[in-house]
Amino acid sequence: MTEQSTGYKSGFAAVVGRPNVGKSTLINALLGQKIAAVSPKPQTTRRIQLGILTNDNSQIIFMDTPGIHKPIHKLGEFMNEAATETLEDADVILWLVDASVPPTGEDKIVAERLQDGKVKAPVLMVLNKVDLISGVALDVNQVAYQALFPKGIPIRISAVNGFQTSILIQEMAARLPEGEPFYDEDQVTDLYEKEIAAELVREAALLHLRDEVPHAIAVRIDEYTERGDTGAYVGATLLVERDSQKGIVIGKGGEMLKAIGSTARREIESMSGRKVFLELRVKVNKNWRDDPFVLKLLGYMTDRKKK
Ligand SMILES: Nc1nc2c(ncn2[C@@H]2O[C@H](COP(=O)(O)OP(=O)(O)OP(=O)(O)O)[C@@H](O)[C@H]2O)c(=O)[nH]1
Ligand SMILES: [Mg+2]
Repeated sequence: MTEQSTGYKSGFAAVVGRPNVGKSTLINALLGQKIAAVSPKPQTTRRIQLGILTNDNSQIIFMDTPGIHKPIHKLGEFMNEAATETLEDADVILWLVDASVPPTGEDKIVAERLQDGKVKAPVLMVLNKVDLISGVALDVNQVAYQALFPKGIPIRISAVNGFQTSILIQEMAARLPEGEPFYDEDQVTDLYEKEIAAELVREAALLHLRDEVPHAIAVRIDEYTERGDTGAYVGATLLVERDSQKGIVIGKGGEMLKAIGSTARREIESMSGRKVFLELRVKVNKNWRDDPFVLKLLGYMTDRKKK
């Protein structure tokens, strides 16, 4: 052992929890920029995305994961598997819960996964959304969450107003191994701009559409071209599962697609820091959520071997 200890910490933090508890919101907030889609609807995140936070003493590589839920199609199964796999790869685990409400059946499923013998990393039980609750009600919910996984180290935060998030970073860094950074200090995620753009289009669809329709959507970027001073041209296709959904996504006189497009364009412009011309199309691809070929094509299903 010739290497000298620098005290620098670096490692992987799995961010897990049931859908909609604020995992992606927290990662965007800690990075100070939006890299991940966020929405008030559950099952927004569909695959693992890294968020890389580098500072003078540590590099924390967050693994944003899909919310663990009861799956009803292959896409859902892959989402759960991907989330569970990160638990084994992590140096520290953030189990996010929504402290403003009592635990649900899905929180119990997550707690069970954490108790799997293969999960070795320390678990911080992150009680998020404390801006929505306080006093005895919060204490009661915290006790209920802790009962699900007593080994979890509790910390109360709010991802939207930043309450205690710097303490959370310290708590994580303290639990990482010493080592060199894995990524360049200016890299914030492992996704390409084009892949983030696809997520932002899907996020806009989640915001504008109701019920199950947005969950039946996948976004494929067909073209992402620089156009010098005029910005970038982005052409994207929204895949839906049925003709009826196509009608809903397009809307009366194309109104809905226009609304999705203008929200997405604004988000892509602020993410990429330049003007964007966004063109959207809608295409039916029957039951793509159960089609392994399409899931692979969209990057939701990987070749990563399971033991
Ligand atoms: N009031 C409040 N709302 C929050 C907080 N954190 C997240 N939210 C909201 O919770 C909703 C879900 O946030 P997401 O970040 O998409 O949740 P997620 O856990 O990544 O969800 P999935 O990707 O579906 O698993 C959004 O409407 C957020 O604005 C918080 O600290 N306080
Ligand atoms: Mg998410």
